[in-house]
Amino acid sequence: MSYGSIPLGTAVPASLRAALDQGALVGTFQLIGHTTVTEALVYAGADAIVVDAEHAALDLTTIEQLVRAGSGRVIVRVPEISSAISRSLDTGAAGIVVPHVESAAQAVALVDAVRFPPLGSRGIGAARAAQYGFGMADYLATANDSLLAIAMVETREGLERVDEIAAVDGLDLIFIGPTDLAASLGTAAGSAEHRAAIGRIIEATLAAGKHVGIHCADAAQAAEYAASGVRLLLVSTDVAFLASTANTSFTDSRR
Ligand code: 3PY
Ligand code: MG
Repeated sequence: MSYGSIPLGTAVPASLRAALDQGALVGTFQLIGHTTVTEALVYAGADAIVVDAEHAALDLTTIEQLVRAGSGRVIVRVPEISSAISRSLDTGAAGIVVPHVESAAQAVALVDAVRFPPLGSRGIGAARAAQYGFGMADYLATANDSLLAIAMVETREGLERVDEIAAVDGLDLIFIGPTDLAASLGTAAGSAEHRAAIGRIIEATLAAGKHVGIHCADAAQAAEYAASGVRLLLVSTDVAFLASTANTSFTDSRR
């Protein structure tokens, strides 16, 4: 890396949901439970960081620290539709990702858990998101419009029902999980069947007037998906960035 005098990616976004309406957001998944990683990713220019509580050993106390460090850029991937949604949002997260959504009913339940009445049934609490009560009026007035409700489609069942999932009111974005999708289809990532399935999800989601996102292996793949209208481009993961850069450096140093 080079040292610079202009801090990149440090302006606090008013709302990631509003930013998505303006153009593509680039970021990554965070699995390492330390605020230094979140801050480094923000300074590196991440528009959005999805903290991965589906696959990483992250408890809610850690998630709150990462949200705090992420200055409005942190979305939480919860393991499933449960109280983890409201608890994560109460930390001040900018949105929720639910993996393995396979029906409209599940997408409806996701939206219901993310939105306050009358759009949903999220409970009201004087938590960090509402500045411990001091910012409650403002939070209640803006949360339903600013928080992102994201459903992952990453199985054969989800693919088959993508039209009904994408039609669910209040759902902002369908995020594609290419690895699980390949496994569920019983095909290799990058195969013609896999590519067609991804294309079908992108097309159906855009046709429903929703945004679409995808996990990308690298920048070249992200650029390719951006050209197809994909708006949330999560490239690699924090661990993979660390491991691959370290591995390349170690290997090159032994030459
Ligand atoms: C997948 O590819 O299955 C994902 O969940 C992306 O992280
Ligand atoms: Mg997955």
